[in-house]
Amino acid sequence: MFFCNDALHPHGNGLGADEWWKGAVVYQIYPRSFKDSNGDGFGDLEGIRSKLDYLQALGVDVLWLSPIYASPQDDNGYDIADYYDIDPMFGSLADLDELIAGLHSRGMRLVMDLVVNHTSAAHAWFTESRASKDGPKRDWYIWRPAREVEGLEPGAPGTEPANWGSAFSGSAWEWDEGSGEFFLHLFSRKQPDLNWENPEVRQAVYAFMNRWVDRGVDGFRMDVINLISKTYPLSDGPQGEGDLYGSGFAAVANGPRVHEFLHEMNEAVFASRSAQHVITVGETPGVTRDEAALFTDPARAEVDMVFQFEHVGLTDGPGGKFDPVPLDRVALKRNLADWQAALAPVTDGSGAVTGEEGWNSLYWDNHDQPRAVSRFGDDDPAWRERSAKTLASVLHLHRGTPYVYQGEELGQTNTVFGSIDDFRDLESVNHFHERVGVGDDPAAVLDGLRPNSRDNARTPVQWDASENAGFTTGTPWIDVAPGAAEVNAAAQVGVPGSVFEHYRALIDLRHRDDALALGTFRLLDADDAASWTILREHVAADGAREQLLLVASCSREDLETGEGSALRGRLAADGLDLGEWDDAERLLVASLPAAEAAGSGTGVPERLGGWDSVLLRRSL
Ligand code: TEU
Repeated sequence: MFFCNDALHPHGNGLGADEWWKGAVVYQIYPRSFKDSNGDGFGDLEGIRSKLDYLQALGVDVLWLSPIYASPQDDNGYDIADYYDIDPMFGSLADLDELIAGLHSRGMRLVMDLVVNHTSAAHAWFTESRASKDGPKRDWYIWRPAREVEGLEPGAPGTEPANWGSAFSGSAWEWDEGSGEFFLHLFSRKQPDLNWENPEVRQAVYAFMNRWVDRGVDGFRMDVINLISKTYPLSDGPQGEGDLYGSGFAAVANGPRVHEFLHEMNEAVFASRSAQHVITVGETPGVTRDEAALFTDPARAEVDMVFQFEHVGLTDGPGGKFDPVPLDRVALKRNLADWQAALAPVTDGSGAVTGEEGWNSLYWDNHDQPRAVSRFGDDDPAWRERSAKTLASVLHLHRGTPYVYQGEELGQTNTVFGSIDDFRDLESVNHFHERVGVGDDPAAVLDGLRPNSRDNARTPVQWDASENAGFTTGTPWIDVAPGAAEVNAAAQVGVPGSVFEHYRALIDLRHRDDALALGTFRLLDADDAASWTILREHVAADGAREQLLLVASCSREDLETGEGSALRGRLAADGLDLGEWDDAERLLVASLPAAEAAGSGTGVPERLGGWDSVLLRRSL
């Protein structure tokens, strides 16, 4: 066994104690939608604790919790009012301690969300900052006087310091009547941006990060961390014809000091704990591959990996995410492969990995994205399970750390929105009112929201077929998605052939198989939209060579793979002879229970049914 699931005490797995995270799978929990223990309709820490056996059965090594800190919940906790405390809706510090103990005793770890580009407007720092122009905390946030515009009162629309729109509609600047200046908020007006140029701000952040690590937290997922360094002066950005606001992106993303700040954070919080290795992932919207290579180069000591956004942006239309276009699967395959190439390991002449210059994170979905099976697979009941399993195989066959978002392991789908009243997310609700306010057809605005609203991911986890899917005994804060009677954990855990069991098998394989965890990556036949073929290879210290091959059908059509098939021809043109795999061991087949794959024969079947896939292994 190459990796053991006991990530806290790795024994004999070939990875150093400070590299454990390279063999790990992370599971993301959106606490308000995971499991409610007290019937108030919101998930909580005790609910999470009650499901640790489930998570251990799945085999994941790390839990990442979306924010559970004290918060007015304007953006569901991404607006933090006290970095040192837990919001009562989720429980208490004692509950967190119990959760950490429960995880550690199972060999699992905890990653907390770190939201420090902005605080809540209700944070004491901001209260003090806005109280007066010359108070000691004024400079902790980004304040600017009104722009002088003839005929307009300071503070009136049109006098904002720059033309930027916020991520959640409206201007990115909010007028503060009391102190007579605007403050910057890239997200909601209740999420003022911190001024990272001020060293006191940075030290205050490092101080509470250290407190959490001292408490037993094993890592951080850093919210929009590439926005912390702005490019000054803050001036107008490009504004497209018909756009209500300009874009501040160039001025706020990947600013000149972002690498310096992250390295400083690393020194202040992580460096002294290198033996335990605190795991870090930076959420970095708009990050380029070159920037990602800098963020994740271990020699630079910034973060372990970043979340990039290119593949989830492929369905954005000219008007953005709420103006979606159909998925171009070739672009998706190529994009993920380009990221693999950008963060590829260093290899020697034999193909053995000799060093790392970066690391990928792998995800199909999260709390901000639609459900994987609905967006990248086929959520029609006839294809849902098979495409969810094949998507899982495809993602986990890439090199990097896979993230499983709650419910993804069950094949949960997008939900159905009747009217605007069915949405909860401020992004969706604000967008609707802004567009309808400027005269757009409400039905068309709703159509744009449906596929990509963040609420798709935020419906409760479906535990069983009972009322409210076993999520709560009360009234859930957001409706359970239709289909929960069929798609739920009780119907899948331990049930051969289920989506859950497929995920379990994939995660287990990563823990045991060198090629899956660490092998080099190659995409074959890149330009075929109906299939996905991936080759992984690992050369061990003694020269032993192991290869994994995934061949997946990515449509409802059968995929012919036999002698003379078009696929065989294209793979041969790419240098891969499928015939050489005739004796290869079958590890996983999406249309079969995991335990039956090995007994189903060797090599690629002559034909794969729609959305079916086969994973093979051979030694050379
Ligand atoms: O998201 C930042 C981000 O860039 C998005 O994915 C965001 O949801 C999208 O731009 C909206 O279209 C992070 C969090 O993941 C998100 O939940 C928060 O709302 C946001 O930061 C602000 O903290």
